[in-house]
Amino acid sequence: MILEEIEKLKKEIWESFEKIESLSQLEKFRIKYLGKKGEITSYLKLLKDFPLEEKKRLGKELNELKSQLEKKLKSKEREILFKEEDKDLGLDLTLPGRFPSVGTLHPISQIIDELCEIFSRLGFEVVTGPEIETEYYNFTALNIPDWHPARDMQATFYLKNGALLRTHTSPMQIRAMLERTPPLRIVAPGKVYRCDADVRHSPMFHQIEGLMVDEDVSFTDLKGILTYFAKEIFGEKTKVRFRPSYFPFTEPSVEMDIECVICHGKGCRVCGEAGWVEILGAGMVHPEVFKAVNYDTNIWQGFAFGLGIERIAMIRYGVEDIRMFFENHLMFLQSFK
Ligand code: FA5
Repeated sequence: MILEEIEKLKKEIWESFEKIESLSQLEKFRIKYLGKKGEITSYLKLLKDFPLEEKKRLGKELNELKSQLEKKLKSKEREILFKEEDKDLGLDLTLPGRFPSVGTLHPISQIIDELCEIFSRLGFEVVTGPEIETEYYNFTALNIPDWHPARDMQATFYLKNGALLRTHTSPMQIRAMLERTPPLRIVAPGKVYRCDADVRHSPMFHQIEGLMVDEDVSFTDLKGILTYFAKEIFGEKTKVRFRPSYFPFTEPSVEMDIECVICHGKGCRVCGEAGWVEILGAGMVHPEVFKAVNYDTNIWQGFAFGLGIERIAMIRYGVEDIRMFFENHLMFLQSFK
């Protein structure tokens, strides 16, 4: 009989517990069931006249209910207090927080990292050097004497003391060879400067220089390595072509074009309707350059290349105007996340 009553009481308690929404309702509930004259308390008092066994069993049941209820009431009270605080502050504390927007590497830096990673895999060491150069490293040691017309093609910015902003990363060939003994393989990424400005030419741009010197390096190695790099960067199906060219510091010299990945050779704005985009100059190291660093040309051979990083980024991402990379428009930069 009493057991049934307790069961009924439990049901009633949990049903009305669910309906509690305010602190005053909570207080009323506590008094009704747990207060001095509350229902659970009264039942507990009644038990003293019961036989021992029953007293134990029912006492346990009621005490468990009591402590369970006390715990639940505490957390309910906290919940109500939080909600009321939110209302007071006019805030919704359940809204997700505001996160600071996280930046990303500039697309040019991303390409540089990728290139360094590809060439590192092929055993090339990554080196860097100064952007302010002497004429000697930038031109003379590269077989471009001061009367040579190739100096005009790379018109640059001179400082008052006669130093200049390097026009290409090729001076790093000289610096690397002087600092090391052959055999060697280096790549040197960095900024270069020229008096040059249109949609595909920027006065400041980035190149990466490559140089491999060994006893048995041939033009085949040059073609193999550069074709491998192009396929790694632009995909396995990428077509490349080598055109004869001229650089005073390589002989023979070539320029490498890749088929435009936007129009696949048909011609579009990114490739200037040519279907192909020139991305680098290269060739076998000229004996005069080896002479400038005291390398014995009877033993050592080598190839070098210099590629334009913005060109790679333009084809890779279909960017038509090189200036986009340097105008710092957040919308543009965020698309490279
Ligand atoms: C050179 O600068 C040579 N030093 C490359 C070289 C290195 C040849 C080693 C042989 C051996 P060139 O001037 O062609 O070559 O420039 C190389 C690449 O830089 C070009 O193919 C092009 O992709 C890029 N480039 C040149 N001028 C600009 C410019 N103003 N803006 C953006 N990219 C440019």
